[in-house]
Amino acid sequence: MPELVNRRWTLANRPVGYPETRDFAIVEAEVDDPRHGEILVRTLYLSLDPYMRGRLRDRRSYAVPVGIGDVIVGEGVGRVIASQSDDVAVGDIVACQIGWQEYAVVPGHMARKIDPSIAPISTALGVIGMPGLTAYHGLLAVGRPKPGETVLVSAASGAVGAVVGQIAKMNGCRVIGTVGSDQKAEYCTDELGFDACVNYKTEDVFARIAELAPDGIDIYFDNVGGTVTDAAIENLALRGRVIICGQISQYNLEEPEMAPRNLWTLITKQARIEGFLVFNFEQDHEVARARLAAWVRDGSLKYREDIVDGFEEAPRAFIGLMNGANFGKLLVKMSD
Ligand code: NAP
Ligand code: FER
Repeated sequence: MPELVNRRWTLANRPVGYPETRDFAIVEAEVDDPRHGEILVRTLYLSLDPYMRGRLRDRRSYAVPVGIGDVIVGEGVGRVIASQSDDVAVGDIVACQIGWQEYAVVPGHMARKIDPSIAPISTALGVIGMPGLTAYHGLLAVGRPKPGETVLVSAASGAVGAVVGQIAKMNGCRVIGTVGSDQKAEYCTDELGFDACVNYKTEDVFARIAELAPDGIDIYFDNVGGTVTDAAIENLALRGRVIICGQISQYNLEEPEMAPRNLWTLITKQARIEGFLVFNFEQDHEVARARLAAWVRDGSLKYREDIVDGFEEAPRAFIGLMNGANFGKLLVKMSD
């Protein structure tokens, strides 16, 4: 499709500390024709996720870092506009690793078909996508909640946190959230049915957790790290579990904080601390997606999306994700 022009956000500089808009650059390129087994996708929604900050670092992890001049990585939902794949047809809606660009050529087998009759297609990137699966597996398989237990979740109004809290409620738990604004706290209690929510920016988070959970926290689902996590560990119940899902408070620091120093509590409370990656649960994704979708359809799982209009806004929106400017799953809407 050489007549089509592709706009792509590339990495101009490796961010130092919090990313800035000058770390990203738009470049234009011709759109390639798909070859055997490949499809050409027009991006409709781009997902912005905290893990992308790690990919901008020059550090090998489960994936190679984005190089200077490379397209920024990211999952998206798009429409197939040309296909050389037997599995995917023109007109299909798919979710795939699309990158921050308007068009992408991807192998057909790497694209997951989305049924638009199940839920809005954007949910394939949020509540029924990677963040929803993270909440589902992290809470149920790692945390193993029991009725009557108290669950604390940080970044509670976000893509992962909101699903964690609601699934914990479905399992008969008492749920406390921590968030960065009163509006987010009200959303968690009034709309999502959390029992309480603490604004860690304006309240004494140690004192409030102790007050709200006098018998301790049975499960702390950690999305943030830092002070909130210190406070959660300090308030663990006997045989408490700390699930390390994310540490967003650390992602933009050049010198990560060396806390927690209060691991003494793990001895006295005979508690566990365990990290996990959503990708390790791939064998259970299909069942999990079906359950998440059913809950969304019957109204028992609510979700909120923060949809930013326009491809040009992607870096600004991503920077906002790192300081709590988003309210709900952050997406960029690229075209209709
Ligand atoms: P999100 O919660 O929708 O958005 C990020 C939120 O983090 C912000 O809105 C902000 O909310 C909070 N935040 C930002 N900086 C913070 C700081 N310094 N201290 C405390 N909170 C801060 O993002 P998400 O997609 O659901 O991801 C949540 C976490 O899960 C991230 O840490 C992510 O890396 C992790 N994750 C892990 C896996 C895995 O496989 N382990 C998979 C997906 C996501 P407030 O306004 O409330 O502060
Ligand atoms: C995330 C944070 C970290 C995430 C993955 C990681 C999929 C993994 C990091 C690593 O392996 O270095 O939000 O989401």
